[in-house]
Amino acid sequence: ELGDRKPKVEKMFGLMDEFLKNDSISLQKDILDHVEFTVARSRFSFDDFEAYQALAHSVRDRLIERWHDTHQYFKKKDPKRIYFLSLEFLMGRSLTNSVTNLGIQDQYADALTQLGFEFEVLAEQEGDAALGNGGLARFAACQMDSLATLDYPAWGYGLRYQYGLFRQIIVDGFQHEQPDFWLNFGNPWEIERVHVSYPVKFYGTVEEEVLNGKKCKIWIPGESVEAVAYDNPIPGYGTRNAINLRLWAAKPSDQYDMESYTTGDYINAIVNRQKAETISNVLYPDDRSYQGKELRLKQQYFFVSASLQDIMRRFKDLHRSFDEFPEKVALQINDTHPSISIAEVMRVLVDEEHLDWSKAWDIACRIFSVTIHAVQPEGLEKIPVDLLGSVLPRHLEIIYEINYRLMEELKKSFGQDYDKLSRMSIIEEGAVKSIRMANLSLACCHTVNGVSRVHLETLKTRVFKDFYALWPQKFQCKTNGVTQRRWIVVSNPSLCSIISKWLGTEAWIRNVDLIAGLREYAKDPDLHTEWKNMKRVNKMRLAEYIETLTSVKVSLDAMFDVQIKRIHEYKRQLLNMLGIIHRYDCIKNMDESDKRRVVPRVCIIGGKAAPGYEVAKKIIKLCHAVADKVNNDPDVGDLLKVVFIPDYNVSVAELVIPGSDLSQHLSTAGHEASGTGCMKFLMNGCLLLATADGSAVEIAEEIGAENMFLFGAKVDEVPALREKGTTLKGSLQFARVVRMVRDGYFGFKDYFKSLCDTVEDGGDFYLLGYDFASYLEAQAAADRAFVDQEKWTQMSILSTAGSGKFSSDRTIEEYAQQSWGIEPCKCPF
Ligand code: NBX
Repeated sequence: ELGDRKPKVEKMFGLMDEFLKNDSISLQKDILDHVEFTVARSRFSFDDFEAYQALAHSVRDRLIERWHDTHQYFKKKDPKRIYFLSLEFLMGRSLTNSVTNLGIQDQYADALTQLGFEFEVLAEQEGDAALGNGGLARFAACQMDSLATLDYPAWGYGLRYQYGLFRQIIVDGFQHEQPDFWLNFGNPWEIERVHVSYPVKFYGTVEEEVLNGKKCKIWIPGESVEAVAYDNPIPGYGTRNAINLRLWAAKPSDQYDMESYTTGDYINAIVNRQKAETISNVLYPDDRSYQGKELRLKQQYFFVSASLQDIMRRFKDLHRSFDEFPEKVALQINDTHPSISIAEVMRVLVDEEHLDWSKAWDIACRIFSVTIHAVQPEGLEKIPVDLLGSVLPRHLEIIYEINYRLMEELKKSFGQDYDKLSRMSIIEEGAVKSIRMANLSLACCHTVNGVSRVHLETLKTRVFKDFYALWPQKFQCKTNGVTQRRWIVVSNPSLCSIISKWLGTEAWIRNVDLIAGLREYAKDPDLHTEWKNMKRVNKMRLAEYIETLTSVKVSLDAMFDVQIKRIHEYKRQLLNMLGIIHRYDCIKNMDESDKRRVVPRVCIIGGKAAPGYEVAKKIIKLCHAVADKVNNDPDVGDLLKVVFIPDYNVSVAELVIPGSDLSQHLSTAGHEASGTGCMKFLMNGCLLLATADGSAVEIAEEIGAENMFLFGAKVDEVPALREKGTTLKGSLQFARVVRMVRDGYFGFKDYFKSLCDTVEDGGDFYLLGYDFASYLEAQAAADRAFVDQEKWTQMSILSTAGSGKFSSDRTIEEYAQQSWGIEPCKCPF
């Protein structure tokens, strides 16, 4: 608020240069100014970290400039905006990505060299912003990059957790979790907006009152917490547009608890105020199921309420009537986590804006769309009614009203089919009466997106079968994608240069379909030489990293075989381990002449287990136990090494992916909604060993199944195989490797017993035994292909060349056109 004071615009223009300058001298001066005045160090003495901070601030200035221009322009044009609500964003590091997208990397590198620093060294000083668990959250980050690059008028909204995803440390082969206090040394990429804040209310009661002769409900909340905005500019590539990711932090409200103060309980009053901050304290690290915790619900409502107040304020600045709301606003909810926003929009429109219910509902149904990232019905969120009624009493009433009307509508189509009605109901009866957030989303959203074709099919035929029968037009496939800016340009600059050189243009960085042009050169010996050199240099970098972290020396001639992702039974890291044990066992039983024919492998595994997920934690321990045995066995030498990379995160992925030859995606068919890791490997020319699940099916269509190693049961075979249950025997080879673990060949016999039980004794829900033989065949095919390096390199080039479809640019275009109805709004300056 400027009050009476108005800036003298003429004067301002006179004092400032039009834009910040990007020549090397200006950048050097800028960095030194930030050393002196922002970091407050002497320009004659500062270390790498301080240099990084100063550098980051200088980049931030340039981001802010574009971000201001972009928002000024959006305001002037007032296009329909997309608001992307997500409880998680895995942004990773920002420095290299920002200078790349701003197009001033060379200038900065040069400026730093002049000052005696190296850009890459300073970039390593940055920690990861890990405000998310896995695929869902990294996909949100890729989407932000594409939205900015494609000039869409978009905002991201989320929570500014004080603690991101836990740090994984390994002690004696076991995972331990440590807090990730990522803000310890400040965060140069965010802008704190102390003046952009909204009260968010909780608890209390609902009362009836009469307004203009009409009965209405009002919520008398019991607690108020302030949401303060932290803005994170997201620059597009090859455009001046920079959009905003606004994250909310919880602060104590300014409304003092007067009673406590007057009763003299000053200390307790202050302590209680401080408790407000716990709402945005920590990210929930479990990516499996919803636990019905009060804090989690408060986090969801906190960020949803603040975001909607912000969105509505922006709308009301320019518009008088909510009739226009759907023409100006599209709300995308990332999984069902933000779906309480549906009830909140209804509450605001009905209780505060005094719209009729049906009019409000019509508006809500026209603005919301949802993307589901889960496959299993168990993965869908349910909130106990008692909990919701206590934290958000008015929202519970609203959800009941939505459900009542839904049931009335359903009765018209399905009559008295009570089984169906109870399946479709938003309220789940049972021991714990709960709200099904997915059903709430389905009832309201105009579009329900699946993240791959296979996944959408599962949603239509299993998870939401009844809703699909009723509203088939709502169901859409938007196959995931990843941004080639981060996953090629930033993380694999040598590959980036090769692609640009052979295509004769850098245009593929914005229009990735052009990358298909590489197919033409897939057999060119010159390209092969460059390609192999690039891979070798990347492997060298990775080998150094592995040695520093684990003291294991690996041979660059070996095939680098990688599986990095969250640890889950359905992702079957255990299948990988059992395959490694089989390989080890074979090598142990070979004579020297046979050994000469073995393709040496470095098996690299990385990923975090949810802290309470015992089976996943045992799999991590098994990786270490096997690694201990194999890596120290003189009979094996360089033929097999096993490496667990601790604390897997976005920046580790940026290093590992470009340096790998083969990557594994082993989910039991029908369990991985999409998978996005495989797309990053594909772009980087790493061959894929995968089941026909999620996006791998579409990858095979793009590059040809002959250019990857597919194995295992198909999606539609899995249910019947499970039916067979105990009668289904794995191969002898499978029994043998499980027995080795059971018998304590790798130690920890008692500890691994229950892990072995999960795949034997009639269990084996994820069909490891059934798929084992076909897995080993696929592995053997990969070995054979690797021996023929020309063939391998050709397959690798064809992988990169066929990766165009898996850019998040394509995904975002589909969302923009099919779900959101938005147009680009490009800042002309
Ligand atoms: O979303 C993942 C899926 O498992 C992948 O198949 C898919 O590619 C990716 C992007 O669509 N899901 C995921 O990452 N889920 C979570 O992280 C998650 C987090 C919190 C939670 C439930 C799931 N309560």
